[in-house]
Amino acid sequence: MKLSKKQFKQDFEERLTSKFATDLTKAGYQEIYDALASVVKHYYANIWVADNQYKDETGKKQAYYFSIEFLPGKMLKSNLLNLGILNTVREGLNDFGIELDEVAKIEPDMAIGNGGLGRLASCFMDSLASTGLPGNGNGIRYRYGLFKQKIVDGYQVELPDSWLNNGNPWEVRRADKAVEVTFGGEVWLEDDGKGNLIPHYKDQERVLAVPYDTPMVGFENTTVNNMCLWRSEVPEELDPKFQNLDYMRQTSMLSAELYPDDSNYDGRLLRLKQEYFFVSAGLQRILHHYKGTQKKDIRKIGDYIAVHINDTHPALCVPEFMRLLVDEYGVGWNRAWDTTLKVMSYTNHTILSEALEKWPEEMIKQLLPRIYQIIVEIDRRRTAELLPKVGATLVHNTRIIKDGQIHMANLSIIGSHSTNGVAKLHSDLLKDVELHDFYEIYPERFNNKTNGIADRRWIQIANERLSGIIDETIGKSWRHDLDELKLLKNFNNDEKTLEQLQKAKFDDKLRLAAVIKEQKGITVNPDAIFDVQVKRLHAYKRQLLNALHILKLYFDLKDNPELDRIPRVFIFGAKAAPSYHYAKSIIKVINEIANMINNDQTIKDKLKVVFMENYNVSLAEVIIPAANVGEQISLASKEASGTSNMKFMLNGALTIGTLDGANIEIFEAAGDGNNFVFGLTKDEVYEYYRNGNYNARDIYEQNPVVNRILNALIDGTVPNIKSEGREIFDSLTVYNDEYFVLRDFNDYVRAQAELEKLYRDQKAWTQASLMNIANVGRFSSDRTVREYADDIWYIKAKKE
Ligand code: Z16
Repeated sequence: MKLSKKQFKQDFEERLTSKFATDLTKAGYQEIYDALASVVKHYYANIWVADNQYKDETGKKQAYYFSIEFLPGKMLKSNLLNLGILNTVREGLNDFGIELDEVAKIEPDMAIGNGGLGRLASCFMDSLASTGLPGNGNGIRYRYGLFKQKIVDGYQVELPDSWLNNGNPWEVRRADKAVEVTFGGEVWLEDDGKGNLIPHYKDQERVLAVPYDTPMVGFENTTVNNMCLWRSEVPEELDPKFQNLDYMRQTSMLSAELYPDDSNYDGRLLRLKQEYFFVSAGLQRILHHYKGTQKKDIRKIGDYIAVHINDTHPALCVPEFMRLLVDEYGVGWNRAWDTTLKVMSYTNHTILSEALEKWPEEMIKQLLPRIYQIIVEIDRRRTAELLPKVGATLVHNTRIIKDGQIHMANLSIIGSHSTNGVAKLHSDLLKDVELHDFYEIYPERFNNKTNGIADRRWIQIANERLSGIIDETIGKSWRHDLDELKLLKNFNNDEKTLEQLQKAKFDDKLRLAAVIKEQKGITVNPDAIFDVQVKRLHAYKRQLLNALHILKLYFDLKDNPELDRIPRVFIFGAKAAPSYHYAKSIIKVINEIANMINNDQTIKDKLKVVFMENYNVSLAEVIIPAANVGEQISLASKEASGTSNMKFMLNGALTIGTLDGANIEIFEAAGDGNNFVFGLTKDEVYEYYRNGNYNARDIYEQNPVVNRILNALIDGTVPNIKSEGREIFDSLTVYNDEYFVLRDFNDYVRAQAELEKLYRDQKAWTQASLMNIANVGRFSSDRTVREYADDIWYIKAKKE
């Protein structure tokens, strides 16, 4: 949009006064932030209204991304950037003596997601709008987002994230669009005399679902999509039976809290309620919209909407859509089923068995009696149809209802036309191994969509310094098309460019060093290699491997204080699920290793270990630009994709990583010698599984380096740990090291040494860094959402 500085300053001052009856001399940051957000909202409101009108008038097909998590982070700068007014506003505020970045700090992170899956959903929201694609979000407006993490005596402590306390300027409550979602009670079918079976209900628990819309503003275009988040409330007119406090408590509890588990199935009734709640509310709103305002023939709805099931949490989309079509809109079963297949699509995000959702049949039957009937009917018809075609074994292996459980992945695959994985390796594993039986039956449904990241947030906002240098070097076209970064390759031997890249990295490291000093009181040397591992804490991600290597470096220095080593700062950021005991033990151990090393005067600044508290999107925006090295060291086959790996690449860090998830595609794109690869391959891992011949104890006993490091965990060398050290020691030496940490240790040490060697040659290092940046184009989520649009959703971008 066009906006002069003068106009902005006038709008801002007026708003500050009208909203808070104050002026610039007295206003605090909260007031300044609220006034600014309100002005910004005013700027996009017209674009939003116009785009909604355009969508309704053209009746173009739209996609709806159903996700139980979103992780947008802060919105202020993203909205300013996308509106094209970031600099105007910054300068305007400067005239008033206000620093935009200080104002931006006031905004709490919108953290209604756990990690990769939620952040991916938000990258998609930004990319859909920015590529002009009509794609919207549908989720839950949790009153409390992901817990805040504090480290106390080395342990993780969880505090509530009450992000809405000061209001949320971006959301719009739409009370008139509220719908009801019902649970429990009894259902029976009665013939209506015309051969139709009509469901009748008794004693149902009713919950009001109120939508809150948050606009997703496209980058310098006229698209504004919607992220709809549902809040549960008590309906106004209640049956006397339900007019009690317990009912009210339960109803409002529904949208109270985000479950803090990443890649882990918890199995609680409230979680199942949440899943049905946002699925039912979302589908009802979509159908109302198309039937009511759009006057579409409901039997043709498949031409107008696509619904995406993000992991299995929204899998109830399948039976709920059937219920709405058949029971509420009078569509015949077969027609409804064809429509459901056409509308639905599903993404699988993990092959970890502990993440697979399987709900007890009895639980679904009690909580969602009509949905249960529909699932049984889907399963019955499919079994009857397929038995003669593919035989009993395949049908049995792929049934929705098995062993008294409802298998949500099976439901999602069977009830949709597309199942995709999130990186090449992962999609291949789905076809060849994990979902092979499904692949045999429905080969045409399987496809890959390698993840991507919203490059606007992860470089234009997070790394203005680097962005500016790229502008100076190759112009600004990369800001609209990340593939244009390949122009940087022409400067791979240009001393000035390389020098500037180094300078930008150094400045970003200074910025992080200041944050580290503030948060942890630790002074770090900006000339050291900044080596970063930031992600959820999980055994398969192997933060432990990193920690063991740090101990190795420490012992090397203890043995030989004069050792010629490039100083290193190891930086961690990781939240553990509150109920994940082992992950919490690893946090404790890393913190005690950090204390030991950081307080050892003989080590000086050759080695520092920093565990940053409360890793979240905002912290990532400071940490990742400052990284020289990104750690992506999961056991091959376990990390479906990873997405921080792409953020590191974009910011010029070199990756040390395994051949897992999207790392493989990153190594390939960046070119040989520009990253550090180590570890078992997926085939080698599977070979161990087949033969069952891995013996971690042998490594402990035979490798003196490993022996000394592991002993340090139990013999008091690492102070202030007890049971945690023993627990980890046992997981490796007694329980045979489920994730092959010891098996990959030596090769990891080798790769780390190569890394250090390359770093000594600053020119060669910076060239490798440049090659990573230059080849990052295909990891833009703009590319990813276009692939979803073309191959899965069949939606078209708006022409500007
Ligand atoms: C999650 O964050 C992921 C998978 C999953 O089943 C559940 C959650 Cl909450 C992650 C994957 O672990 C990660 O590899 C991937 O990059 C990310 O989803 C986005 O696809």
